[in-house]
Amino acid sequence: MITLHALQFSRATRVLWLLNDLGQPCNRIDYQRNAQFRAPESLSEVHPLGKSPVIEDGDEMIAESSTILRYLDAKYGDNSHQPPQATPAFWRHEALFDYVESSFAEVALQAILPLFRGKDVPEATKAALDKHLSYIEQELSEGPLLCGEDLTLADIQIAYILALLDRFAMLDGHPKVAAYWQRLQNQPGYIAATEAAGPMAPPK
Ligand SMILES: N[C@@H](CCC(=O)N[C@@H](CS)C(=O)NCC(=O)O)C(=O)O
Repeated sequence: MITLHALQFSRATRVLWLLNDLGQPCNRIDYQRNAQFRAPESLSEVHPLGKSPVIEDGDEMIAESSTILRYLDAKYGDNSHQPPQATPAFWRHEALFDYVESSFAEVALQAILPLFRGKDVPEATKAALDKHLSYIEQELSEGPLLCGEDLTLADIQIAYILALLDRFAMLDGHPKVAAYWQRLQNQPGYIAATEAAGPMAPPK
C-alpha cells in the first residue's frame, strides 16, 4: 500500500485528493506543524528536504507534489486526470500544472507569509499577485474548471494555493477565481481528503 507522509495544512492534501479520486487507499502518516508553522524534525528523517508531501510506493520514494500526482495518475489512473496525450489540450494542461509550483506558488507565498506574521503585504507583491490572478481568470474562460468540465491534476495542484489566498481574503478582487475555488471545494475528492485529514489552510 502507498504510504503518504502528510504534514498538517499542506500540499499533502493534493495527494490525498487524487488518491481518493483513484480509489487508492493509503497509509497516511501525519505530522503536526510546530509553533513556527514549520514541519517537525521527524520529516527530515523521511526525506532530506524535510518537506511534505512524500510518498513511498514499494521501492519508490517520491517527493514533489507535481511528480507524485503525475506518478499516481499514470500508475493507478491511466492518466485519467489529464487531457489525451500529444494533443494541444495535453500541453496546455502540462503548462498550467507546472505553472502552479514553478511560478504561482512563489508569488502567492510572498503575499501570504507577511499576512501569517500579521504584517502588511508590499504593494509590489500585491500587484504581482494581481497579475497572476488575472492570468488564472483568463485561463478559466473555458471553465468551469481549468480544462473545461473535467477535473485535472492542474485543478488539484492549484487548490492548495487558492485555499491559502482565500484564508486571507486575497481572492476578493477576483470573483471568477473565488467562484472557481468554491467549485473545487465541491469536488468529491477534495471533500473526502479534507474530511480525512483536515482543511488545507489553517483556520482563521
Ligand atoms: N515544491 C514542493 C514544496 C513542498 C513544501 O514546501 N511543502 C511544505 C508544506 S505545503 C512544507 O513541507 N513545509 C514545511 C517546512 O518548510 O518546514 C511540492 O510541491 O511538494
